[in-house]
Amino acid sequence: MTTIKHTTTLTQRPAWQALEHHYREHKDIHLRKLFADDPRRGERLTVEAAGLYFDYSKNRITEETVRLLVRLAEECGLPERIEAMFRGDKINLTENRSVLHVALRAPRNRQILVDGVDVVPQVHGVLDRMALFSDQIRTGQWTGYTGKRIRNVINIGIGGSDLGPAMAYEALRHYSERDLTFRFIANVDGTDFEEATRDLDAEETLFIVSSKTFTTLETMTNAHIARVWCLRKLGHEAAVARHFVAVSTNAEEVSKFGIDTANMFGFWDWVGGRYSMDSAIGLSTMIAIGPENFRALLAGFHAIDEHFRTAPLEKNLPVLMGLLTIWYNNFFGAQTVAVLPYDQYLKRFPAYLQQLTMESNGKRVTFEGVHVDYQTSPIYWGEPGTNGQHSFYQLIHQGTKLIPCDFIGFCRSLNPLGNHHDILMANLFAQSEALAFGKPASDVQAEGSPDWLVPHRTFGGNRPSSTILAERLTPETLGKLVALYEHSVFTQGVIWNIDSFDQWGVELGKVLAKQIIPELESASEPQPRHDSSTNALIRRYRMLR
Ligand code: G6Q
Repeated sequence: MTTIKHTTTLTQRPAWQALEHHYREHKDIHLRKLFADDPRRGERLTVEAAGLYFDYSKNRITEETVRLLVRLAEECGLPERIEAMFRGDKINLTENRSVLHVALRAPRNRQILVDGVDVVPQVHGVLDRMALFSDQIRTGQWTGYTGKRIRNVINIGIGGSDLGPAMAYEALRHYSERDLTFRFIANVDGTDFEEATRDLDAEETLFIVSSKTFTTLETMTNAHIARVWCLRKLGHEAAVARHFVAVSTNAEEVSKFGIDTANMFGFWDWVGGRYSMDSAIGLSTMIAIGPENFRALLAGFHAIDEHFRTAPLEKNLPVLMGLLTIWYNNFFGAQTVAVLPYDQYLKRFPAYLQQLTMESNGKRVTFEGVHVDYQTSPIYWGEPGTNGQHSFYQLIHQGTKLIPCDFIGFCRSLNPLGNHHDILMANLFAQSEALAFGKPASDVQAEGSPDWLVPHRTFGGNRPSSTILAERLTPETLGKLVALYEHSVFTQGVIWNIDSFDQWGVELGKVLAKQIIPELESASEPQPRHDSSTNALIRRYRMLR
């Protein structure tokens, strides 16, 4: 059991105070100067880990900044906290749980104990069953109730039971079985269900009901309607066993729903929803890309886990990413981070990261329940390049806000087409260059721009970014990328002394919705008992529904 001793508040730590002083001294230094003073900066301020190249030279830092940030991480006990996580300590204190997504990708010969029990054999047991099932679907050996081959796989889940699988399917579509159709239903909005199923034949459709608790309102509502949809065509209850499988930790509820627990793939309470895409929650991913590719994905995760656990902090890629976020968030007052993947397959990656980062670190009290006197998670957002360039990049280049950017690119395209890829990557490199160095007024004047237009056409530069460059988007690379952000989030949470693994903030709305549902459905028009705004909205809705 880890006890977290934070007798000193973060802002009183010597390293924090040194960073504040350092910030005041250095905040106005321009990247132009930093690069001019050190011609090798762009090669020196880089780290390579498990084949990922991380260039952080275009950040508003010096070596002293990194030294102080690393000192802060040490003062906050980051190395010990990393060890505690990997050891299976119950570091999710408010839920009294271990946090062991790293066990999901541990090789068979590893041992990781939770309450004295080695969980690695259990993990591999489930992976083996998933592989068997995936192969049966992919080869057509598993048929629907009427004997037809399964051609459509629909994952029903929400939050952590949706975003990971949906992102991974898009990201790895290149590797997917193209004869199968994959869809994802999350929202408790009939539209999501209707549009996902309208052109599908129930005889050829498999539903994966993914829910850790198997009680989530949205998921269960969708799962029940899926059953109705399926039985309307197939007629017999017995069809459920051929068309529904479950991914859950709750065998009792799964069985109550009518899914044979032989067709249930389990995981454990030490896997947080937003950290679960590499557990059985990834069943749709495995069916799409095949067991071998899924294992490569896990190997990618594991490679970064090992790096995170063993590399010195100053050369530790996720640690550096996390610390840079602290630097801008807590010292420069930056409120957001833009994640800009230059790869169409990663179009859902920013949405996935939004949950990972903001549900993890969107907290306002420390482990001890004390209100923080510093900022916690920034807002993460982004879109794939180059699309974003033609919309919001204007603000990043010339707006009044400081927005640190993560650029992500690959040296080889999965779809080489003419010179598309060179154009794409030229844009990535050009954006980070333009952000860092800008275009001074003197250059604009020298081009003969009329004086009145000069301020409009001037780029101040000094806008920070990091670039992650990998060879190719493979299952393994995707695993590495996700693990990178998982551990960066962990690093930030340790510095802020918050529980990155609970999510109490999502509870209140759920409770209130349950109270309101009968008020909307009631025929007798009871007087809603809320505030005047909520009452008026409910009355109007009832009138017009
Ligand atoms: C993630 C959260 C949350 C969760 C969903 C779905 O970390 O806990 O997004 O994944 O609420 O929960 P179930 O899997 O239990 O349906």
